[in-house]
Amino acid sequence: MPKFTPRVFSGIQPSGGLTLGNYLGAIKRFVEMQDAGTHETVYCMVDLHAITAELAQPEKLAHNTRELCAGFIASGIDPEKSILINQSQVPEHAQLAWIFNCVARMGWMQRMTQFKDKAGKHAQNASLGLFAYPALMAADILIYHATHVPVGEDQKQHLELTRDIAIKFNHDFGVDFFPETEPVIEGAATRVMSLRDGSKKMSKSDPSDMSRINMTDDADAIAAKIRKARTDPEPLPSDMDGLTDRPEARNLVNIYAALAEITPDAVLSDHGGKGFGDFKPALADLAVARLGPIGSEMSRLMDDQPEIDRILARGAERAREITAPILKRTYDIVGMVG
Ligand code: AQP
Repeated sequence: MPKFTPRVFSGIQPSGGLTLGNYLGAIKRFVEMQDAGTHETVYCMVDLHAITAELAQPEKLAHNTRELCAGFIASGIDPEKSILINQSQVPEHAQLAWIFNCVARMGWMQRMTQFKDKAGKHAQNASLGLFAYPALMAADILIYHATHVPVGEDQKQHLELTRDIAIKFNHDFGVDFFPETEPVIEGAATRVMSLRDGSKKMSKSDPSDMSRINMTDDADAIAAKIRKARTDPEPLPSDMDGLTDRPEARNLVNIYAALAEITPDAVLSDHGGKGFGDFKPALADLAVARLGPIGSEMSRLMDDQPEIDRILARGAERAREITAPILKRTYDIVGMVG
C-alpha cells in the first residue's frame, strides 16, 4: 500500500484571461489526468496568488476568477470527477503557508527566478506576498498531500522548493508526514512562447495582446494573431534539428503538435518544405477548430454566474474534508495547542 493516496493538485492564477499557454501547458494535462482515473484530482483558481502582483482590483479579480472557473469546465474539467476550488475559499492553504514561511529559508527564496523575472528592476517595490509566493504554492500542494503536480516548465523550480520544504519539515520534526511531490511536465507545449518574441513565455500579463492567444478570442482574432506571429523567411525543415536556432518557428510547430495531439516530428513530416504562407493558415484552422468551442462554452457558462459560485462553494466543501484534517495533524506536529 502506498503511504499517500495518488492525488493530483494544480492551479492557475486568475490574473487575467486564460491563454493558449495555460491551456496547452496546464489545463489540457489536467483534463487528461482527470480522465485517466488513476488519481484523485484537485484543481484550483489561485486567487491568493493573483493578488501578489495586483491587489486593489476587486471587480477584475472576481470576474477573472469566475471566468477561469468557466475555462476549466469548458475545457473538460468535470466538477463531479475533480474537486474544483477557489483558493481563498479553503482557508487551510493560507494557514499551512504561514508554517511553511517559517520552514523555508531566505536563501532558498532568493534563488527563485520567477520572483526575479516578475519583480524585475523594482524588487524593493514588489509585495512581500510575491516573494513568499512559492511557500504558498508549496502549501497549496502539500495541504492535499498531493503526489503529482502537472505544470508548465516555468514552475519546475517552485516544485523543487516544495520538495525541499516537505523534506525539511519531515526531517526537523522526525516525521514522514508530507510527500515528496513529483512534477508532471509533459507534452509538446510545456513552454509556449510569445507570438511576438520567441525568447519570452506566452503570458496573460504581457502588455501586448498580439503576443498571446486568449481562450476567449474569436476565430478572426485567432487567425489574425497567427498570421501576424513573428517568423523567419525560411521554409519549415523536415525534422526538429532544423529548428534549433529558429525559436519562433519551433514555437508554432510545437503549438500545432500539441493541438493536433501528434509529435512535432510528425508535423514536420507533413509540412516540411512549406513556407509560413501555407503553414500559418493550417495552424489557424486547427486552432480555431480546437479553441472555438471552448471559448463559446466559456461565454455560455459566464451567463450563469450563480451556478459558477455554487460549483465553487461545493468544491470548497469537498476540499476541506481533505485539508482540515491535514492542517490539524500539522498543528499537532508543530505543537500548537487546541
Ligand atoms: N506559456 C506557457 N506555456 C506553458 N505553460 C504555461 N503556463 C503558463 N504559461 C505557460 C502554465 O500555466 C499554469 C498556470 O500558470 P499561472 O497562471 O499560475 O502563472 P504563470 O505561469 O505566471 O502564467 P502567466 O500566464 O504567465 O500568468 P501571469 O502573466 O499572471 O504571470 C502553470 O502550470 C504554468 O506552468
